[in-house]
Amino acid sequence: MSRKKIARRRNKQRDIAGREKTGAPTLTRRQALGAGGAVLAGAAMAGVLPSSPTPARAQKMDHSKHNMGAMKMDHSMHNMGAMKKPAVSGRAGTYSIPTGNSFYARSVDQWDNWPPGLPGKDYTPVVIPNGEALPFKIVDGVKIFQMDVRETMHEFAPGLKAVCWGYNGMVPGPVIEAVEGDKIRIYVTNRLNTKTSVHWHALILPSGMDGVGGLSHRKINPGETFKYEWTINQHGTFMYHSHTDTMTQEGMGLTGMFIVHPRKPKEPRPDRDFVLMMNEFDIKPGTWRPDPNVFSGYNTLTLNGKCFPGTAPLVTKKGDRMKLRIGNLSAMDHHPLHMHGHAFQITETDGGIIPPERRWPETTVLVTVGQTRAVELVTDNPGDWAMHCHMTHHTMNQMGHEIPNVLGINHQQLDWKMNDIVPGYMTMGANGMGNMAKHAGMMEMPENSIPMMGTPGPHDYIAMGGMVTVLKVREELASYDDPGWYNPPKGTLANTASREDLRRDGIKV
Ligand SMILES: [Cu+2]
Repeated sequence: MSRKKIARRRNKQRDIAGREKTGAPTLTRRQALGAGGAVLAGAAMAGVLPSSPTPARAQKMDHSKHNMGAMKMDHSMHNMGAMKKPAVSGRAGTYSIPTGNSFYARSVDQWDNWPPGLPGKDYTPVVIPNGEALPFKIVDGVKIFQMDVRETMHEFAPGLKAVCWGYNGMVPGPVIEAVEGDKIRIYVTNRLNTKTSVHWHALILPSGMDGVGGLSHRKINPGETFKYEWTINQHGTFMYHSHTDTMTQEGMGLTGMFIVHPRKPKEPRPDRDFVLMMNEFDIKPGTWRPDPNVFSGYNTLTLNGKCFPGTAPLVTKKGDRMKLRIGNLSAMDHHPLHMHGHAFQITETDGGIIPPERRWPETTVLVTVGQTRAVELVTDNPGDWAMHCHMTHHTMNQMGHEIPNVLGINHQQLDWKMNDIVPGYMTMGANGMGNMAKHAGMMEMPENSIPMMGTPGPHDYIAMGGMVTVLKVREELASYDDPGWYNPPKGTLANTASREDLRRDGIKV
Protein backbone atom coordinates (compact mmCIF):
# COMPACT_ATOMS: atom_id res chain seq x y z
CA MET A 1 0.00 0.00 0.00
CA SER A 2 1.38 3.41 -0.94
CA ARG A 3 2.12 5.99 1.73
CA LYS A 4 -0.56 8.23 0.25
CA LYS A 5 -3.15 5.45 0.49
CA ILE A 6 -2.18 4.67 4.05
CA ALA A 7 -2.50 8.34 4.98
CA ARG A 8 -5.93 8.49 3.30
CA ARG A 9 -7.08 5.36 5.13
CA ARG A 10 -5.88 6.79 8.43
CA ASN A 11 -7.75 10.01 7.75
CA LYS A 12 -10.84 8.04 6.92
CA GLN A 13 -10.66 6.16 10.19
CA ARG A 14 -10.05 9.34 12.11
CA ASP A 15 -12.96 11.02 10.35
CA ILE A 16 -15.45 8.36 11.26
CA ALA A 17 -14.13 8.04 14.77
CA GLY A 18 -14.08 11.82 15.13
CA ARG A 19 -17.70 12.14 14.11
CA GLU A 20 -18.65 9.46 16.53
CA LYS A 21 -17.29 11.59 19.32
CA THR A 22 -18.49 15.05 18.24
CA GLY A 23 -21.51 14.22 16.13
CA ALA A 24 -20.27 16.86 13.69
CA PRO A 25 -19.71 16.05 9.99
CA THR A 26 -16.12 16.01 8.88
CA LEU A 27 -16.29 14.06 5.61
CA THR A 28 -16.30 16.06 2.41
CA ARG A 29 -18.44 14.81 -0.44
CA ARG A 30 -15.37 13.60 -2.27
CA GLN A 31 -14.02 11.77 0.76
CA ALA A 32 -17.36 10.16 1.36
CA LEU A 33 -17.70 8.97 -2.22
CA GLY A 34 -14.12 7.80 -2.23
CA ALA A 35 -14.78 5.81 0.90
CA GLY A 36 -17.20 3.70 -1.09
CA GLY A 37 -20.69 2.40 -0.46
CA ALA A 38 -19.68 -0.20 2.04
CA VAL A 39 -18.20 2.32 4.42
CA LEU A 40 -21.21 4.59 4.04
CA ALA A 41 -23.57 1.71 4.70
CA GLY A 42 -21.51 0.65 7.68
CA ALA A 43 -21.41 4.17 9.04
CA ALA A 44 -25.16 4.55 8.58
CA MET A 45 -25.79 1.30 10.44
CA ALA A 46 -23.55 2.42 13.26
CA GLY A 47 -25.55 5.64 13.49
CA VAL A 48 -22.62 7.91 12.87
CA LEU A 49 -23.70 9.68 9.68
CA PRO A 50 -23.62 13.47 9.98
CA SER A 51 -26.88 15.30 10.40
CA SER A 52 -26.18 18.11 7.92
CA PRO A 53 -26.48 17.52 4.14
CA THR A 54 -24.12 14.86 2.83
CA PRO A 55 -24.15 12.66 -0.23
CA ALA A 56 -26.38 10.18 1.55
CA ARG A 57 -28.76 12.90 2.63
CA ALA A 58 -28.74 14.38 -0.88
CA GLN A 59 -29.62 11.00 -2.29
CA LYS A 60 -32.54 10.75 0.05
CA MET A 61 -33.78 14.13 -1.09
CA ASP A 62 -33.45 12.99 -4.68
CA HIS A 63 -35.65 10.02 -3.85
CA SER A 64 -38.35 12.24 -2.48
CA LYS A 65 -38.32 14.25 -5.67
CA HIS A 66 -38.50 11.09 -7.77
CA ASN A 67 -35.34 12.17 -9.53
CA MET A 68 -34.55 8.81 -11.01
CA GLY A 69 -31.51 9.98 -12.90
CA ALA A 70 -29.74 11.27 -9.83
CA MET A 71 -30.68 8.21 -7.86
CA LYS A 72 -29.32 5.87 -10.47
CA MET A 73 -26.12 7.83 -10.63
CA ASP A 74 -25.64 7.71 -6.90
CA HIS A 75 -26.19 3.96 -6.87
CA SER A 76 -23.71 3.34 -9.59
CA MET A 77 -21.16 5.52 -7.88
CA HIS A 78 -21.61 3.62 -4.66
CA ASN A 79 -21.21 0.33 -6.41
CA MET A 80 -18.14 1.48 -8.24
CA GLY A 81 -16.63 2.72 -5.04
CA ALA A 82 -17.29 -0.56 -3.31
CA MET A 83 -15.88 -2.55 -6.18
CA LYS A 84 -12.74 -0.53 -6.44
CA LYS A 85 -11.96 -0.30 -2.78
CA PRO A 86 -13.62 -2.87 -0.58
CA ALA A 87 -13.41 -0.99 2.69
CA VAL A 88 -14.49 -4.00 4.75
CA SER A 89 -12.08 -6.80 4.02
CA GLY A 90 -11.93 -10.19 5.71
CA ARG A 91 -8.91 -8.99 7.60
CA ALA A 92 -9.99 -5.56 8.68
CA GLY A 93 -13.74 -5.95 8.90
CA THR A 94 -15.59 -6.16 12.15
CA TYR A 95 -17.19 -9.47 11.22
CA SER A 96 -14.13 -11.40 10.22
CA ILE A 97 -13.48 -14.82 11.75
CA PRO A 98 -10.79 -14.62 14.40
CA THR A 99 -7.55 -16.08 13.14
CA GLY A 100 -5.64 -15.89 16.40
CA ASN A 101 -5.03 -18.66 18.87
CA SER A 102 -7.99 -17.61 20.96
CA PHE A 103 -10.28 -19.18 18.37
CA TYR A 104 -9.48 -22.68 19.57
CA ALA A 105 -9.29 -21.77 23.22
CA ARG A 106 -5.58 -21.54 23.76
CA SER A 107 -3.99 -20.13 26.88
CA VAL A 108 -0.41 -20.41 25.58
CA ASP A 109 1.20 -20.05 22.15
CA GLN A 110 4.05 -22.52 22.30
CA TRP A 111 3.46 -26.25 22.42
CA ASP A 112 6.87 -27.88 22.35
CA ASN A 113 8.33 -27.42 25.78
CA TRP A 114 5.69 -28.15 28.36
CA PRO A 115 6.19 -30.90 30.90
CA PRO A 116 3.24 -33.27 31.29
CA GLY A 117 0.49 -31.52 33.28
CA LEU A 118 -0.08 -33.11 36.66
CA PRO A 119 -3.28 -33.38 38.70
CA GLY A 120 -3.34 -31.14 41.76
CA LYS A 121 -0.44 -29.08 40.39
CA ASP A 122 -1.54 -28.11 36.90
CA TYR A 123 -5.25 -28.88 37.14
CA THR A 124 -8.03 -29.88 39.47
CA PRO A 125 -9.25 -33.26 38.22
CA VAL A 126 -12.81 -33.47 36.95
CA VAL A 127 -15.57 -35.23 38.89
CA ILE A 128 -17.19 -38.06 36.94
CA PRO A 129 -20.47 -39.30 38.48
CA ASN A 130 -20.76 -43.06 37.85
CA GLY A 131 -17.52 -42.99 35.90
CA GLU A 132 -13.77 -42.71 36.11
CA ALA A 133 -10.80 -41.09 34.44
CA LEU A 134 -8.40 -43.06 32.24
CA PRO A 135 -5.12 -43.53 34.14
CA PHE A 136 -1.85 -42.53 32.46
CA LYS A 137 1.86 -42.94 32.95
CA ILE A 138 4.69 -40.75 31.75
CA VAL A 139 7.46 -42.10 29.53
CA ASP A 140 10.15 -39.67 28.32
CA GLY A 141 7.87 -36.67 28.86
CA VAL A 142 4.94 -38.24 26.99
CA LYS A 143 1.63 -39.07 28.65
CA ILE A 144 0.79 -42.67 27.81
CA PHE A 145 -2.82 -43.86 27.84
CA GLN A 146 -4.06 -47.36 27.11
CA MET A 147 -7.53 -48.48 26.10
CA ASP A 148 -9.14 -51.52 24.62
CA VAL A 149 -12.41 -51.93 22.78
CA ARG A 150 -14.46 -54.88 23.94
CA GLU A 151 -17.83 -56.35 24.63
CA THR A 152 -19.02 -55.74 28.16
CA MET A 153 -22.07 -56.35 30.33
CA HIS A 154 -23.21 -52.88 31.38
CA GLU A 155 -25.72 -52.05 34.12
CA PHE A 156 -27.93 -49.06 33.28
CA ALA A 157 -29.83 -49.09 36.58
CA PRO A 158 -30.52 -51.81 39.12
CA GLY A 159 -32.54 -54.38 37.21
CA LEU A 160 -31.45 -53.45 33.70
CA LYS A 161 -28.29 -54.75 32.11
CA ALA A 162 -27.25 -55.26 28.53
CA VAL A 163 -24.31 -56.48 26.52
CA CYS A 164 -22.69 -53.34 25.10
CA TRP A 165 -19.37 -52.38 23.59
CA GLY A 166 -17.13 -50.23 25.73
CA TYR A 167 -13.68 -48.70 26.02
CA ASN A 168 -11.94 -50.56 28.84
CA GLY A 169 -15.25 -52.25 29.53
CA MET A 170 -17.02 -48.97 30.37
CA VAL A 171 -20.09 -47.31 28.84
CA PRO A 172 -19.35 -44.53 28.11
CA GLY A 173 -15.58 -45.03 28.13
CA PRO A 174 -13.28 -43.55 30.79
CA VAL A 175 -12.74 -39.78 30.65
CA ILE A 176 -9.42 -38.84 29.10
CA GLU A 177 -8.01 -35.86 30.98
CA ALA A 178 -5.02 -33.87 29.78
CA VAL A 179 -3.47 -30.42 29.87
CA GLU A 180 -2.88 -28.03 26.98
CA GLY A 181 0.65 -28.64 25.72
CA ASP A 182 0.75 -32.29 26.82
CA LYS A 183 2.36 -34.72 24.42
CA ILE A 184 0.04 -37.70 24.46
CA ARG A 185 0.13 -41.24 23.07
CA ILE A 186 -2.97 -43.39 23.23
CA TYR A 187 -2.76 -47.13 22.57
CA VAL A 188 -6.00 -48.73 21.40
CA THR A 189 -6.37 -52.52 21.27
CA ASN A 190 -9.32 -53.89 19.32
CA ARG A 191 -10.86 -56.87 21.11
CA LEU A 192 -14.03 -56.88 19.02
CA ASN A 193 -14.67 -59.31 16.18
CA THR A 194 -14.97 -56.41 13.78
CA LYS A 195 -12.80 -53.48 12.71
CA THR A 196 -12.90 -50.18 14.57
CA SER A 197 -11.17 -46.78 14.87
CA VAL A 198 -11.25 -43.91 17.36
CA HIS A 199 -12.10 -40.34 16.40
CA TRP A 200 -10.97 -37.54 18.74
CA HIS A 201 -13.97 -35.29 18.45
CA ALA A 202 -13.24 -31.54 18.09
CA LEU A 203 -9.56 -31.93 18.87
CA ILE A 204 -7.21 -30.11 16.51
CA LEU A 205 -4.65 -32.68 15.37
CA PRO A 206 -2.90 -34.06 12.30
CA SER A 207 -5.33 -35.50 9.76
CA GLY A 208 -3.82 -38.98 9.98
CA MET A 209 -4.70 -39.14 13.68
CA ASP A 210 -8.35 -38.18 13.23
CA GLY A 211 -9.72 -41.70 13.40
CA VAL A 212 -12.19 -41.82 10.54
CA GLY A 213 -11.85 -45.44 9.44
CA GLY A 214 -10.59 -45.64 5.87
CA LEU A 215 -10.31 -41.88 5.46
CA SER A 216 -7.82 -40.81 8.14
CA HIS A 217 -6.06 -44.16 8.38
CA ARG A 218 -6.81 -47.83 7.86
CA LYS A 219 -9.15 -49.45 10.32
CA ILE A 220 -7.92 -51.29 13.39
CA ASN A 221 -8.29 -55.03 12.80
CA PRO A 222 -9.52 -57.39 15.51
CA GLY A 223 -6.55 -58.14 17.77
CA GLU A 224 -4.48 -55.20 16.58
CA THR A 225 -3.13 -52.37 18.74
CA PHE A 226 -3.01 -48.91 17.18
CA LYS A 227 -1.14 -45.84 18.40
CA TYR A 228 -2.51 -42.32 18.22
CA GLU A 229 -0.18 -39.46 19.19
CA TRP A 230 -0.09 -35.69 19.01
CA THR A 231 0.66 -32.61 21.09
CA ILE A 232 -2.48 -31.05 22.50
CA ASN A 233 -2.70 -27.44 21.36
CA GLN A 234 -6.00 -26.27 22.83
CA HIS A 235 -8.09 -26.64 25.95
CA GLY A 236 -11.78 -27.37 26.43
CA THR A 237 -14.47 -30.03 26.48
CA PHE A 238 -14.19 -32.69 23.78
CA MET A 239 -15.20 -36.29 23.11
CA TYR A 240 -14.00 -39.48 21.48
CA HIS A 241 -15.96 -42.19 19.71
CA SER A 242 -15.76 -44.90 17.14
CA HIS A 243 -15.75 -43.61 13.57
CA THR A 244 -16.08 -47.00 11.90
CA ASP A 245 -19.59 -48.35 11.32
CA THR A 246 -20.54 -45.46 13.57
CA MET A 247 -24.24 -46.20 13.82
CA THR A 248 -23.57 -49.66 15.23
CA GLN A 249 -20.46 -48.94 17.25
CA GLU A 250 -21.52 -45.66 18.86
CA GLY A 251 -24.97 -47.15 19.35
CA MET A 252 -23.41 -50.05 21.26
CA GLY A 253 -21.63 -47.60 23.57
CA LEU A 254 -18.25 -46.73 22.03
CA THR A 255 -18.17 -43.11 23.19
CA GLY A 256 -16.32 -41.07 25.81
CA MET A 257 -15.40 -37.58 27.01
CA PHE A 258 -11.99 -35.94 26.51
CA ILE A 259 -11.22 -32.98 28.79
CA VAL A 260 -8.26 -30.67 28.29
CA HIS A 261 -7.42 -28.19 31.05
CA PRO A 262 -5.81 -24.84 30.18
CA ARG A 263 -2.06 -24.64 30.79
CA LYS A 264 -2.40 -21.09 32.12
CA PRO A 265 -6.02 -20.61 33.19
CA LYS A 266 -7.30 -17.05 32.97
CA GLU A 267 -10.07 -17.65 35.49
CA PRO A 268 -9.99 -19.43 38.86
CA ARG A 269 -10.26 -23.22 38.64
CA PRO A 270 -13.73 -24.55 39.43
CA ASP A 271 -14.22 -26.17 42.82
CA ARG A 272 -16.38 -28.87 41.26
CA ASP A 273 -15.74 -29.70 37.61
CA PHE A 274 -18.36 -32.30 36.58
CA VAL A 275 -18.44 -34.33 33.37
CA LEU A 276 -21.60 -35.94 31.99
CA MET A 277 -22.07 -37.75 28.72
CA MET A 278 -25.50 -38.28 27.18
CA ASN A 279 -26.28 -41.50 25.33
CA GLU A 280 -29.39 -43.38 24.23
CA PHE A 281 -30.06 -47.05 23.63
CA ASP A 282 -32.96 -49.15 22.47
CA ILE A 283 -33.26 -52.13 24.79
CA LYS A 284 -36.53 -53.96 24.37
CA PRO A 285 -37.84 -55.36 27.69
CA GLY A 286 -36.76 -58.95 28.01
CA THR A 287 -33.76 -58.60 25.68
CA TRP A 288 -30.09 -58.28 26.55
CA ARG A 289 -28.58 -56.24 23.75
CA PRO A 290 -29.21 -52.67 22.55
CA ASP A 291 -30.63 -52.44 19.04
CA PRO A 292 -28.55 -49.74 17.32
CA ASN A 293 -30.49 -50.08 14.06
CA VAL A 294 -33.71 -48.36 15.11
CA PHE A 295 -34.39 -44.93 13.69
CA SER A 296 -36.25 -43.54 16.69
CA GLY A 297 -37.93 -44.59 19.90
CA TYR A 298 -34.84 -44.98 22.03
CA ASN A 299 -36.08 -46.13 25.43
CA THR A 300 -32.96 -46.05 27.59
CA LEU A 301 -31.68 -42.51 28.06
CA THR A 302 -28.50 -42.16 30.06
CA LEU A 303 -26.17 -39.73 31.81
CA ASN A 304 -22.72 -41.31 32.08
CA GLY A 305 -24.30 -44.61 31.13
CA LYS A 306 -26.96 -44.64 33.86
CA CYS A 307 -30.73 -44.08 33.93
CA PHE A 308 -32.34 -42.47 36.97
CA PRO A 309 -32.48 -43.72 39.70
CA GLY A 310 -29.10 -45.27 38.79
CA THR A 311 -27.47 -41.84 38.29
CA ALA A 312 -25.18 -40.62 41.08
CA PRO A 313 -26.00 -37.12 42.39
CA LEU A 314 -23.80 -34.08 41.73
CA VAL A 315 -22.77 -32.79 45.17
CA THR A 316 -21.57 -29.24 45.89
CA LYS A 317 -21.16 -26.94 48.85
CA LYS A 318 -22.93 -23.57 49.00
CA GLY A 319 -20.67 -21.04 47.29
CA ASP A 320 -18.76 -23.58 45.19
CA ARG A 321 -17.79 -22.55 41.67
CA MET A 322 -19.30 -25.35 39.65
CA LYS A 323 -18.51 -26.27 36.09
CA LEU A 324 -20.54 -28.86 34.26
CA ARG A 325 -19.29 -30.26 30.98
CA ILE A 326 -21.82 -32.17 28.91
CA GLY A 327 -21.34 -34.11 25.69
CA ASN A 328 -24.06 -35.72 23.60
CA LEU A 329 -23.31 -38.80 21.52
CA SER A 330 -26.88 -40.07 21.33
CA ALA A 331 -27.78 -41.54 17.99
CA MET A 332 -30.79 -39.40 17.09
CA ASP A 333 -31.78 -37.04 19.90
CA HIS A 334 -30.73 -33.62 21.10
CA HIS A 335 -31.13 -33.05 24.80
CA PRO A 336 -32.09 -29.79 26.53
CA LEU A 337 -30.64 -30.29 30.00
CA HIS A 338 -32.52 -28.23 32.57
CA MET A 339 -31.17 -27.35 36.02
CA HIS A 340 -33.47 -26.44 38.89
CA GLY A 341 -32.75 -23.82 41.57
CA HIS A 342 -29.95 -22.00 39.71
CA ALA A 343 -29.12 -20.12 36.56
CA PHE A 344 -25.84 -20.58 34.72
CA GLN A 345 -23.83 -19.29 31.82
CA ILE A 346 -22.78 -21.39 28.88
CA THR A 347 -19.05 -20.81 28.77
CA GLU A 348 -17.66 -23.35 26.29
CA THR A 349 -18.61 -25.23 23.19
CA ASP A 350 -16.45 -27.91 21.61
CA GLY A 351 -15.18 -25.12 19.35
CA GLY A 352 -13.69 -23.15 22.20
CA ILE A 353 -14.32 -20.70 24.99
CA ILE A 354 -17.17 -18.19 24.62
CA PRO A 355 -15.79 -14.74 25.48
CA PRO A 356 -17.30 -13.52 28.78
CA GLU A 357 -19.02 -10.52 27.14
CA ARG A 358 -20.92 -12.84 24.78
CA ARG A 359 -22.43 -15.15 27.39
CA TRP A 360 -25.99 -14.93 28.67
CA PRO A 361 -27.88 -16.55 31.52
CA GLU A 362 -29.83 -19.78 31.03
CA THR A 363 -31.36 -22.57 33.07
CA THR A 364 -31.50 -25.03 30.17
CA VAL A 365 -28.66 -25.92 27.87
CA LEU A 366 -29.40 -27.63 24.58
CA VAL A 367 -26.72 -30.16 23.77
CA THR A 368 -27.32 -31.41 20.27
CA VAL A 369 -25.99 -34.68 18.89
CA GLY A 370 -22.25 -34.36 18.41
CA GLN A 371 -21.85 -31.27 20.58
CA THR A 372 -20.37 -30.44 23.94
CA ARG A 373 -21.30 -27.55 26.18
CA ALA A 374 -19.79 -26.38 29.45
CA VAL A 375 -21.84 -24.29 31.85
CA GLU A 376 -20.61 -22.47 34.93
CA LEU A 377 -22.29 -21.14 38.02
CA VAL A 378 -21.88 -20.62 41.73
CA THR A 379 -24.14 -23.04 43.60
CA ASP A 380 -25.66 -20.71 46.17
CA ASN A 381 -29.06 -22.28 46.77
CA PRO A 382 -29.02 -25.26 49.16
CA GLY A 383 -31.41 -28.08 48.33
CA ASP A 384 -32.00 -31.15 46.19
CA TRP A 385 -32.42 -29.90 42.64
CA ALA A 386 -33.56 -32.01 39.73
CA MET A 387 -31.36 -31.80 36.68
CA HIS A 388 -32.85 -33.49 33.67
CA CYS A 389 -33.39 -33.53 29.96
CA HIS A 390 -36.57 -31.56 29.34
CA MET A 391 -37.83 -33.84 26.57
CA THR A 392 -40.48 -35.57 28.64
CA HIS A 393 -40.00 -38.95 26.97
CA HIS A 394 -36.36 -38.78 27.92
CA THR A 395 -37.22 -38.78 31.63
CA MET A 396 -38.91 -42.17 31.34
CA ASN A 397 -37.40 -45.60 31.38
CA GLN A 398 -38.08 -48.48 29.03
CA MET A 399 -41.78 -49.17 29.40
CA GLY A 400 -43.50 -45.80 29.27
CA HIS A 401 -43.47 -45.18 25.56
CA GLU A 402 -45.81 -47.46 23.69
CA ILE A 403 -48.75 -47.72 26.02
CA PRO A 404 -52.28 -47.20 24.64
CA ASN A 405 -53.72 -43.84 25.69
CA VAL A 406 -56.43 -44.55 28.25
CA LEU A 407 -56.20 -41.17 30.02
CA GLY A 408 -59.53 -40.21 31.56
CA ILE A 409 -61.48 -43.42 30.90
CA ASN A 410 -63.60 -44.96 33.63
CA HIS A 411 -61.79 -48.24 33.79
CA GLN A 412 -63.49 -49.82 36.77
CA GLN A 413 -66.25 -51.43 34.73
CA LEU A 414 -63.76 -52.51 32.13
CA ASP A 415 -61.47 -54.06 34.72
CA TRP A 416 -64.43 -55.91 36.25
CA LYS A 417 -65.45 -57.33 32.87
CA MET A 418 -61.88 -58.11 31.89
CA ASN A 419 -61.36 -60.01 35.12
CA ASP A 420 -63.71 -62.69 33.80
CA ILE A 421 -61.32 -63.24 30.94
CA VAL A 422 -57.95 -62.25 32.47
CA PRO A 423 -57.91 -62.77 36.25
CA GLY A 424 -56.13 -59.88 38.01
CA TYR A 425 -56.50 -57.57 35.01
CA MET A 426 -55.95 -53.87 35.78
CA THR A 427 -56.02 -50.99 33.31
CA MET A 428 -52.92 -48.85 33.65
CA GLY A 429 -52.59 -45.17 32.87
CA ALA A 430 -56.12 -43.80 33.29
CA ASN A 431 -54.67 -41.10 35.52
CA GLY A 432 -51.31 -40.86 33.87
CA MET A 433 -48.21 -42.95 34.21
CA GLY A 434 -47.18 -41.86 37.71
CA ASN A 435 -48.51 -45.00 39.37
CA MET A 436 -47.17 -47.37 36.79
CA ALA A 437 -43.82 -47.79 38.46
CA LYS A 438 -45.38 -48.39 41.86
CA HIS A 439 -47.45 -51.21 40.44
CA ALA A 440 -44.39 -52.75 38.91
CA GLY A 441 -43.82 -54.85 41.98
CA MET A 442 -47.32 -56.29 41.70
CA MET A 443 -47.20 -56.91 37.98
CA GLU A 444 -45.19 -59.56 36.37
CA MET A 445 -42.32 -57.68 34.73
CA PRO A 446 -40.48 -58.97 31.71
CA GLU A 447 -37.04 -60.30 32.47
CA ASN A 448 -34.30 -57.64 32.40
CA SER A 449 -36.50 -54.56 32.49
CA ILE A 450 -37.03 -51.67 34.87
CA PRO A 451 -40.16 -49.73 35.75
CA MET A 452 -40.63 -46.98 33.24
CA MET A 453 -39.76 -44.41 35.83
CA GLY A 454 -39.20 -43.70 39.41
CA THR A 455 -37.88 -44.39 42.83
CA PRO A 456 -39.10 -43.67 46.36
CA GLY A 457 -38.11 -40.10 47.31
CA PRO A 458 -37.99 -38.26 50.63
CA HIS A 459 -41.56 -36.97 50.33
CA ASP A 460 -43.29 -39.26 47.84
CA TYR A 461 -42.59 -41.49 44.88
CA ILE A 462 -40.37 -39.66 42.33
CA ALA A 463 -41.97 -40.36 38.96
CA MET A 464 -38.93 -39.81 36.77
CA GLY A 465 -36.42 -42.02 35.02
CA GLY A 466 -33.97 -41.87 32.16
CA MET A 467 -31.90 -38.74 31.69
CA VAL A 468 -32.31 -37.39 35.21
CA THR A 469 -29.96 -36.71 38.09
CA VAL A 470 -30.00 -34.60 41.26
CA LEU A 471 -27.82 -31.61 42.09
CA LYS A 472 -27.35 -31.63 45.85
CA VAL A 473 -26.20 -28.31 47.31
CA ARG A 474 -25.49 -28.13 51.03
CA GLU A 475 -24.54 -25.36 53.48
CA GLU A 476 -21.93 -27.56 55.12
CA LEU A 477 -20.28 -30.75 53.93
CA ALA A 478 -17.73 -33.01 55.55
CA SER A 479 -17.10 -34.67 52.19
CA TYR A 480 -18.52 -34.67 48.69
CA ASP A 481 -20.08 -38.10 49.20
CA ASP A 482 -23.85 -38.34 48.70
CA PRO A 483 -25.24 -36.44 51.73
CA GLY A 484 -28.66 -38.09 51.50
CA TRP A 485 -31.93 -36.20 50.98
CA TYR A 486 -32.25 -32.50 51.74
CA ASN A 487 -34.01 -31.45 54.92
CA PRO A 488 -35.80 -28.17 54.12
CA PRO A 489 -35.72 -25.49 56.85
CA LYS A 490 -39.02 -24.83 58.63
CA GLY A 491 -41.48 -22.85 56.54
CA THR A 492 -39.86 -23.76 53.18
CA LEU A 493 -41.72 -26.97 52.38
CA ALA A 494 -44.93 -26.91 50.33
CA ASN A 495 -47.83 -28.67 52.01
CA THR A 496 -51.62 -28.60 52.41
CA ALA A 497 -53.05 -25.11 52.83
CA SER A 498 -54.53 -24.68 56.28
CA ARG A 499 -58.10 -23.53 56.88
CA GLU A 500 -56.64 -20.32 58.30
CA ASP A 501 -54.63 -19.72 55.11
CA LEU A 502 -57.73 -20.15 52.97
CA ARG A 503 -59.84 -17.84 55.13
CA ARG A 504 -57.12 -15.13 55.37
CA ASP A 505 -56.57 -15.00 51.63
CA GLY A 506 -60.20 -15.43 50.60
CA ILE A 507 -59.66 -18.69 48.76
CA LYS A 508 -62.86 -20.68 48.18
CA VAL A 509 -62.40 -24.34 47.22
CU1 LIG B 1 -33.34 -35.68 25.94
